Parts: sequence; C-alpha cells; structure tokens
Amino acid sequence: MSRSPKKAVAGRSDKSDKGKKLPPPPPPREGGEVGRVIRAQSNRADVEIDGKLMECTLRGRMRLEERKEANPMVVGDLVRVFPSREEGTGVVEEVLPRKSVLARARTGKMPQVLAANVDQALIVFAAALPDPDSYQLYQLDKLLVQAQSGQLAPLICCNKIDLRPESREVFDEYVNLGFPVVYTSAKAGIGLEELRERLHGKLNVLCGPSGVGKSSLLNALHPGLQIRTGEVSDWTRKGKHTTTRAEMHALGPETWVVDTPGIRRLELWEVPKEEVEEYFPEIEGLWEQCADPNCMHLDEGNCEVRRRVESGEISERRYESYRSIVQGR
Ligand SMILES: Nc1nc2c(ncn2[C@@H]2O[C@H](COP(=O)(O)OP(=O)(O)OP(=O)(O)O)[C@@H](O)[C@H]2O)c(=O)[nH]1
Ligand SMILES: [Mg+2]
Ligand SMILES: [Zn+2]
Repeated sequence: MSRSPKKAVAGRSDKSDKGKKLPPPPPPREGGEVGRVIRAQSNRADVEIDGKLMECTLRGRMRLEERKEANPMVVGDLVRVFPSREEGTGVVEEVLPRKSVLARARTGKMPQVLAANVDQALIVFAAALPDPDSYQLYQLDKLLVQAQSGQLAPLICCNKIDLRPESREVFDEYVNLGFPVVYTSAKAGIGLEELRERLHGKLNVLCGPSGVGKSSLLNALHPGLQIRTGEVSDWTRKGKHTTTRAEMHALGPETWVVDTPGIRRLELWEVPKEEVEEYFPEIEGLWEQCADPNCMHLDEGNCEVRRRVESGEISERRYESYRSIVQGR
C-alpha cells in the first residue's frame, strides 16, 4: 500500500503507476525487422529473428546519442534491424523501449544494465560454498529490491543444497515472507523439475554471486548448452568470474534464460529511498501505524516497524538490510 497522495509526489510511487517511469515508445518506423539481442558487446550484438541469428552492428549515429548507462544494447533488448548486403549480418537502427531492466550502479563508472525485457529474476545463492552468511544475505536482499524495482518478478534459488541441507532454514525465512523459493542441486539433480516448471514460458535472468552455480544450473536443465563453469579451486580465489558476459540461452521454444557474471557487491540503481519499503513485505504498509506519517522507520519516535523489530515480529537482520539500503550503504 502506498502513502497519501502528498507523499507520492515526494517520490513514493504506487506499484500501479510505476510503469509511467518508462519512456513512451517512439513512433514506429518503416521497414526492418524486430529481433531480440542474445549476446552483446559494446556496439555489436547477435540478434535472433524468427529463430535465425544475425550478426549486427549498431548504427553509427546511435553510438553518439547521450546515454545514462554504459551499454547501448543489452541482452534481451528488442531492436529494429535492417539487413546488410552480406548474408546473416545487419545494422541495428533502433533499440526499442525496455519494459523491464535488471541493472546495477557502479562507483566511478556508468550504471550497467545486465538484461532487459525479462519477466523473472532467478536470484541464485548457495547453501554452502559460498556460505549464506550475513554479507551474502544482504546481497540477496538488495537483489530482491533491484529486481522488483526494475519490474521483474523475483524467484529465489538456494543451490548446492546437497552440500548442506540444513541451509534450507536460512532461506525458509524468505518463504515465510511470501517470496517463491526453490531448493536445488545442479550436481545431485535435486529440485530441477520444479525449477524448470517455474522458468517455463518466461524470459528469465539468472543473477547472484560468483560460484553459486548459475551456469551449472543451466547445464543441468539443458545439458546440450555446455556452458563453461568454474572449477572449485578456481572460483574460491577472489576475483574469479567464470561467466564473463551476459548471454541468453533457449531452454525451450518460449523459455529463455540469461546467464550473467557473478555480482560480488551490488550497488542499487535508481531505487528512491522512499520506495524501498515496498519491496520489504514485512515493512510495507506499516507507516500507517507509525506516529509520523512520513516515517522512514529509521530513528523516528513511535515507529511501528521498530516496535516489531524489538518484539521479534520482524527479523533484525532483514530490518538492518532495509536500513542499510535506505541509507545507501
Ligand atoms: N556440490 C555442488 N557443487 C555445485 C553445484 N552447482 C555448482 N557447483 C559447483 O560450483 C562451482 C561454480 O559453479 P558455476 O556454475 O561456474 O558458478 P557460477 O554461479 O556460474 O559462477 P560465475 O560464472 O563466476 O558467476 C563449480 O565447481 C560447480 O561444479 C551444486 O549443486 N552442488
Ligand atoms: Mg557462470
Ligand atoms: Zn516507522
């Protein structure tokens, strides 16, 4: 539930009018074909059009246009392509407006869009190696916020459940909050059918820390993919990323999954602090019971959220995640 209209003007937006943030579609242009970017690197992209791949470059003038993100074309983008003379090649004339994005801010660099126009974020963490400690769970909380704010439905995956089945309890906290959670082992083949069902018919993006088994899960779901995965000795070394570039893979005729490189520390992009509580189901709507109608649940007096943290109704760890996100840490 959102607050009073006055508050909404101050930046608190209703879920229903969030779509208004996205730019209106440009007037349709004549000619060309619309395809989807499967892989992209700076001004080049492989574009899928009716089941065929086309090697494309971005039209020169578009490279110069002012942008606020690092990459002009990303995996999942719908682009208008005009074929070039050489068979199987083309020029991207237009990147169509995105209906959803999974993006991240980067200190000292332009923000990076990891994937566009996807429906669901499969947020993968591990039951062990890397352990779901408080640092990792804070990253999970931030990914939940970033995904939902970018119009993606979150699906949490606890992989490597073969290594430590007890870790289920850690992730059960999210089940109790109403988030969908699947428990899998890419190695032992646990939970793969449920995961397959939940990905079916959607465009999905896999995200999470390095070494949790994102690429391994894709290989387990579709052995034909043969995506490179890390060796245990490799990925435990700091700075090791086995997957280095986002890439979209087909799991079936209407099911696609974007594999992305691991994120060590997520910095949130374009999430106003007033919006953060909307993504914390245990906090959302409680402002109505706080003394201050503009309560951010930080240090204000008579705060219902803080009362619930003290009584144990709201987990202290989740509340600390909320605080840190609102305070931009
Ligand atoms: N025991 C166990 N090991 C797994 C499982 N899934 C993946 N692994 C191992 O974890 C390591 C990392 O797997 P990757 O699939 O490369 O991880 P990733 O998340 O794609 O990592 P980045 O590409 O660096 O982001 C590999 O050694 C895998 O064999 C699992 O379910 N159980
Ligand atoms: Mg990988
Ligand atoms: Zn409050």
